[in-house]
Amino acid sequence: MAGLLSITEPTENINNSIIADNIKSDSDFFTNTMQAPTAPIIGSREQIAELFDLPLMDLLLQAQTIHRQHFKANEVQISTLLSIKTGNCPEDCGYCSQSGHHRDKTKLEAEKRIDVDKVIAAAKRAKATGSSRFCMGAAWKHPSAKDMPYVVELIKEVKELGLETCMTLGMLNPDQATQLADAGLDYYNHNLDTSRRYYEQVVSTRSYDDRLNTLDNVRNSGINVCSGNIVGMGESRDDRIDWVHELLKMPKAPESIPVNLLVPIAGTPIGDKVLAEGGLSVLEWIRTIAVTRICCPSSYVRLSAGRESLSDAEQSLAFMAGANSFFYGDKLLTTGNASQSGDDRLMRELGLTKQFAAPRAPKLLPVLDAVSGHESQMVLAD
Ligand code: SAM
Ligand code: DTB
Ligand code: SF4
Repeated sequence: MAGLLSITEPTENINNSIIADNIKSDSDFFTNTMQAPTAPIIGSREQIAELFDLPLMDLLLQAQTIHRQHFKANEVQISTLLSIKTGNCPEDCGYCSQSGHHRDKTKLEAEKRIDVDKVIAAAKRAKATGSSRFCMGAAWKHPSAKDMPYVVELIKEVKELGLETCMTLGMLNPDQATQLADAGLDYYNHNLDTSRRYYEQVVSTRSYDDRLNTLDNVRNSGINVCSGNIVGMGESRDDRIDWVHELLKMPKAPESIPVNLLVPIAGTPIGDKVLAEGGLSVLEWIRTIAVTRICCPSSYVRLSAGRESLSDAEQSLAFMAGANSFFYGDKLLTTGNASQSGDDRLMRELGLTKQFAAPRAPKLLPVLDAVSGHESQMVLAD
């Protein structure tokens, strides 16, 4: 049973077979420091569905309690996003401003790859404002061979600044994932977006299995996996349950899970439908965050798209639900974000503090050239 403070019996889980007695007593609610990690408590689809059905306050209390067992309370990780190649994407994602398939209606102006020095200048600004991670996104189906040296250079130069790096470039084959890992990339973002069933309504130019293959390639390369969803695209609660279940079926849950609230873009098929018919209740997005937190207790749960339209109170509930990461800065990729001054004020009012960066160092192995006798270093994946 998934009810509040009711989980005492070990149960079977897909990611982790041993399930602990993870909520010890009521006094744990008030603990303000990180506890020893405990195993996830949820594994089956039925358990996920039961969580979604809980009274909201019970769900929030359970999510915040579990959050405090795995993370330092009141601490948030902050990232800044930059679009390094905008628009004219060959994919037809029904929500996306950047798809070339919708460009006649969205009128989004496409841009070529941004020069390395401009990206580095943006990363320096992000660091100066207190971001610990710099995320670079490109509107590609996948990076081409000639794009690889460019993205490798970006990773190395951004890491030199002491920032964590994240990229989202579309599909990756195993060799490309290894190249990014060797350069020291910390996170790769690649969202499943929704359930396998609803995915067919969202995009036709690639399959759910294409997405899962790239996620496997990223996982095997040693890069941290960032994979999330979009809620409010017209999907049902069953689809949101199935999306959470997909995360639990992975060999290891993603380290970072963005829970995007659809930004309805006029001119996209899904955006137009939502603008005409009305969007999902924000409380259902908050529920999705809380269930994600409970099911993936050691993952960062990220507030992503959709914050610009939310009140302070709605965002506070999202933090209560266990979100502990968000995007800073006035722009996401092509759409607006909550203002930085507003975020700073909200953090002060809520007593939230920023987490420091901890970039993943590429593993270096000293190698001796047998002929010349020169020593050099070889980069190893994790
Ligand atoms: N092209 C790459 C890909 O699709 O993986 C990376 C960029 S893509 C814009 C990154 C993610 O942003 C998408 O997977 C989707 O989850 C999210 N996203 C895009 N447009 C959005 C919108 N209008 N509202 C909410 N999330 C959106
Ligand atoms: C993610 O899940 N959300 C971010 C990040 N990964 C790349 C992107 C949000 C994009 C919102 C729409 C836009 O700005 O174009
Ligand atoms: Fe392209 Fe990514 Fe937008 Fe889909 S979500 S159209 S892949 S940029």
